[in-house]
Parts: sequence; C-alpha cells; structure tokens
Amino acid sequence: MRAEDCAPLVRAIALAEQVRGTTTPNPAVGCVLVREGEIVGEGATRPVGGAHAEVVALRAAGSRARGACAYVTLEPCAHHGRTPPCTDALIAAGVVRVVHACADPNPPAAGGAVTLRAAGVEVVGPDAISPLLADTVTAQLEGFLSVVSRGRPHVTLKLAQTADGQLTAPDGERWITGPAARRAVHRWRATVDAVLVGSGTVRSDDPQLDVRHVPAVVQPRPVVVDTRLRTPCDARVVRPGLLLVTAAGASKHGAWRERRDALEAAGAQLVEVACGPDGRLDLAAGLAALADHGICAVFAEPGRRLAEALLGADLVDRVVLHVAVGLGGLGMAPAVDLPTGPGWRLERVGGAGPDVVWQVRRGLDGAR
Ligand code: AOF
Ligand code: ZN
Repeated sequence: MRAEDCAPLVRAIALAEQVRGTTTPNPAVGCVLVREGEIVGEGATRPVGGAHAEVVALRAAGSRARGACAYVTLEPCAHHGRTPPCTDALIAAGVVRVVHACADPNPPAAGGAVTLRAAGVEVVGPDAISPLLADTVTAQLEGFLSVVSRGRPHVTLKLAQTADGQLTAPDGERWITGPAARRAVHRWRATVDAVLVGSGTVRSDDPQLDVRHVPAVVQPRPVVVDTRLRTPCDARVVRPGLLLVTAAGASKHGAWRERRDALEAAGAQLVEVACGPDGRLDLAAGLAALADHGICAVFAEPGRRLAEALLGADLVDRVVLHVAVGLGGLGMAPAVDLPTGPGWRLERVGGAGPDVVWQVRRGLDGAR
C-alpha cells in the first residue's frame, strides 16, 4: 500500500457507510476510481438486485476509468449473481490497479483478486493495506461476514442501566438515559436489519422499535423472541414485517392457534425454532433462522433475562452499554455479567449528554 492509497480508501469506506443498512443481504461496499491523482468516479452498492459499488463508480467515470486505480472496500466479485461480475466490468473499463480492504468469503462470489491478476491488473489486498483500515472495513461488513462465515447474524447487545445496575427506570420515569443516548440508539437502529427484543419487553414497554429522530432510508424489521406467543395483537410492533421467533409447534393448539392467526392477520410472520433440552428456545437456531430471512445485523435491546440468555449462549458480538451515572447512587455495577474473555476489546468509551457510553466488541474469529 502506498501513502497516496490511504485517502481514497477512507473515502470508499465513507461511501459504504452512507448506504449501510440499505443493501441487505448484500454487503454495503464503497468504490473510488482515481486516475493521475484525481477522483474520476465513485459509488456505493445499490439496494439488493441493483448495481455493485464498482459498477456505479465505473458508470460515473465513463472513459476516464481507463488507466485508473479502483479502491474498493470489498474484493470485487467474480461471479454472475443477481448482477454480472465486477471483475469483468473493471477489466473491460481498463482499470490497471485494484486496492481492496477485505477478501470476499462468499464462495460463489470469491476469487476476484485471482481473476484480476490473471488479466494483468495489479491487486493490493487486505494483507498489504493498513491493519487499521482493514479492521474498520471488517467492522463495517460485520453483518455480511457473520452470515457468510457463521450462518447467523452479527449481534449487538444494547443495555441502558443506572449506576447501581438497574435496567428499569426509577418510579414514575419512562427513561433511564437522556435524549443524546436515546438518539444514539436510533442511529444504531438505522444501520442494522433488525431490532430484537423479548415478548416481556413488548408487554411492559410497548416499544415501536423503529428509527425516529435520525434519518433512515430503510426501517429495520422488528423481531420479538416470543417462545409462548404472548405478544399482544395490539402491540405497536405488530405490523407487517414483524418476525416472531417462537417455539416450534407451540401455535398448533387451542388458544395459541387463535393468537397465531390474529398475529399473522396483522402482518406478523412466525419463525418457529426448536427448544433446547432445558425447555427454553434455542436462540442460536433462532438467529440462524433470521439469517434465512435476509437479516445480517441485529441490534438487540432486550430485558435482563434475554440479555443474559444471549450472553450465556455466546451469541453476542458487541455490547453497547449506556450508563446513567447520575441515577442509582455512586456505585458502578454492571447490570449483567459482561464478556471479558480474550478476543474482546474496547471499541469506544465516551459520553452521550450526561450518560456514559461503553462499547466493546470481539472479532468474528472464534465466535460462534
Ligand atoms: C462487489 N461489489 O458492491 C458488493 C458485492 O447477487 P449479486 O450479483 O448482487 O452478488 C451478491 C454478492 O456479491 C454478495 O453476496 C457478495 O459476495 C458480493 N457483494 N461485491 O463486487 C459490491 N455488494
Ligand atoms: Zn460485484
């Protein structure tokens, strides 16, 4: 990687960020074409079925792509999927060099670097670029990479707690954290495919689980883990697009069947999964089933029980902890046992208004 490669790659990352959450299950990719030090075209992945980032950038550049270097966040695809191979388009346009930050692990699409090199294009891959940039792109593509490598979505767990570890607001208060932290939650929701809670949260808080207060091109799908189908039909999440993860066969009998019919009539879709030996829903199977519905990145905002179950089953990849340090005395007790094992690292510590934000994540290696 040359010194002058850094700025266009950062720009490609920024372009990809602008479309994050709008391309699922396709990854959000950015591409910048540079010739003689000038940007001649750029673009990002269109919604699924539409053009890939490279093609958008090539169209913008026209004949100026000849002799250019392409900076792409993901290795260009080498397959006929819903769209033709980007490798063919880059070669035909006369691009002479391709710098990409992440290999495409999706077997049908993989192999772009080999194809490009065989056609005489110079390829600079993830091993040769700055680890910081490679790491940034891995985090940006975490939903796609998670589904391809593990068959389940990437899971971010959000918890809002008081200083003494309570997850519910003090008497008479609706919120634990302030407006800045709540806006941050909506920014998170805007980047994922699904917002997940348990049916207990639906019954106690009746959340909407949509993106408000910040712009959203595509709304995430609401997902409720509801083993015994106890989501009330008039809850605000019961709308077209809702996925209810429930115990297989539970709705065949009597009153459950009626509830199922009513929920489905309101637009909900049931995702039936088996229960484990402990009689509780197999959450790993539930997440895998969500991937089959095109969900790659999940933002979970559960109550204590579901949070502990997700952590206990090792199904959490990031924790976003909002702490209202002004509530609950002077202590600093985590509400749940947070992951501390190897592979976990600090992503961010900072503030949101009066609240503290503490964010940790782990890489995809080694995680189930
Ligand atoms: C790229 N550039 O912008 C994206 C890529 O069915 P298709 O044709 O849309 O191909 C989908 C696959 O292509 C997807 O699973 C991933 O491997 C890759 N995505 N590739 O060259 C892009 N979004
Ligand atoms: Zn492509």
